[in-house]
Amino acid sequence: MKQAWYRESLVYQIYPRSFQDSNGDGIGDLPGILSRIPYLQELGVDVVWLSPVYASPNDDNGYDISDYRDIHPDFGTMEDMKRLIGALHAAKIKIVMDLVVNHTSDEHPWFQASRRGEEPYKNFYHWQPKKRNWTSFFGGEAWTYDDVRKEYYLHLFSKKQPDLNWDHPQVMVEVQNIMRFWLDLGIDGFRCDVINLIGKETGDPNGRFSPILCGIEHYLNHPKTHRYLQTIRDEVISKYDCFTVGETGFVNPDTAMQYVDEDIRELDMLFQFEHMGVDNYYVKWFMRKFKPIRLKKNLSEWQHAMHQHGWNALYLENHDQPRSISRFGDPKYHEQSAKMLATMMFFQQGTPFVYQGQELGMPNASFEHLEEYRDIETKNIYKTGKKLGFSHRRMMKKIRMMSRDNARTPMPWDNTVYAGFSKAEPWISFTPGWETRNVQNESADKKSVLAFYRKLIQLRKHSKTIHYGDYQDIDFGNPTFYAYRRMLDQDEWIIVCNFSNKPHPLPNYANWSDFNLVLSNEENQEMMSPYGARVYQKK
Ligand code: ISL
Ligand code: CA
Repeated sequence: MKQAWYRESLVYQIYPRSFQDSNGDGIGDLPGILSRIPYLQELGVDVVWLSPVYASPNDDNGYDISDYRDIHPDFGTMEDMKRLIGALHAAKIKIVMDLVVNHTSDEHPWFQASRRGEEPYKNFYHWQPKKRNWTSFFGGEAWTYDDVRKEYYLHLFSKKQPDLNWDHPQVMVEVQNIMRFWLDLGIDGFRCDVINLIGKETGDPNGRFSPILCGIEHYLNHPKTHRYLQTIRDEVISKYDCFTVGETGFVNPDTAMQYVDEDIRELDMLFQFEHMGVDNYYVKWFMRKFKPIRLKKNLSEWQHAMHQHGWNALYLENHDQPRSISRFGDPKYHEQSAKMLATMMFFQQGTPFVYQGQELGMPNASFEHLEEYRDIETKNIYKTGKKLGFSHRRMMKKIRMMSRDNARTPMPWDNTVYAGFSKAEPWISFTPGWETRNVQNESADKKSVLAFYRKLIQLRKHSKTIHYGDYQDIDFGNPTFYAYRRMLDQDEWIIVCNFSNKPHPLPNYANWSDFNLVLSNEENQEMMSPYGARVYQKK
């Protein structure tokens, strides 16, 4: 496997609205991020990924962009952005921005011109005189009538996020120019939002009937998408020292390979979603009991599939997902299971992405009342659920488990009022428990989840075996243990994770006297403790 800086990096995702407020309006901002660079350095972060900070009416928290070359006043100014890029680089931290080009905001001047039928924007979006039965990812219909144009337009997400028509050659030109604009400002790459949905066949009438994601066969991993991405790679990406990570729902290892194969490299790596589905059926609102074996089988499959040919983006959390400890861990063994999950992920092959607060072991916010939620998806799903006849109680139960707001709460820095996040009440409430689970406390505690993450990050940083070595499952059929080996030349590591709330004797996976225990989350090493995790390296 060819070596590359982004394959040896730890990426830290910042959700700017909730990281650090600098001017007392309760909303995180760019100067706030800048002030926290020392924290990122101490953690060992190599690359920061910023969720969108562009001009936006904020229908979907910035994933609805009205100007790709400007900063939303909530976050600061373009000058603040340049200062942040400079300060991060001075601290030897790279920065990746979100590229959201499947859709724009309906308030983007292109859409405004398009609905009035003005060239060259008339066909920048998908317009049809007749309605289609497609459904939106956020619940409800995906085609909405526009009073001005007197036609229907496509929006796979909210009504205020019309989908761009990539068949229009000028759309491709515009996107390339936006990318160059940011790369020339010095950024180091892009996280490409829902990038496997950009190519579409909207002339087709209706979708094959399905109450969820009806119409998906007209746009998921469309061959056109591959052509678009190849063009972008040739024209833009290949000319800069940068990397791309695609957000690609509904890919499996085969379809993923068509994007990331070493010989194709439309994208450098991608976020797959299969392991986010191990506690639900097809879409997250249809929940099922979490079984560790499903997670293990899936992660292992991706390890094998990408090895030598592609590259994994490793993650357990982001701004769209519930907190991993609340899904795959055990609240009774909170710290222990948070560290175990981190260990499981950190020694696999791929680039690890840590989402802000994950390193503190933050659980779901699980707000009690619907009014406390801010996310458009949550609000839409509630309405859709009620229409389908689900009770309020049932819907709130789902929302407390699965709402995206579970992970979008402010970063708790200390136990002063508003947690050192802001001087004013934040735009969304804190995750309960912040008075103790915060950066200040965890920094002072050698046994904290944060201290453990710092160790993991350092261990990984210095090991070529972890970056590039072979991966091998151990005791694959075992439903409670996830164990694997990483090997390069003479170097060998064994990772053992106990996914159960019971102690177990350490299995005979090796002649343990030949190995050093380099890291563990346990106090007592006689038995593997509940949610114990151990990392061994051959002497
Ligand atoms: O969040 C999801 C399920 O709860 C996903 O369906 C999510 O909408 C999908 O992964 C796409 O996510 C990305 O694009 C959306 C935006 O709302 C998300 O925040 C973003 O990560 C539309 O831009
Ligand atoms: Ca602010």
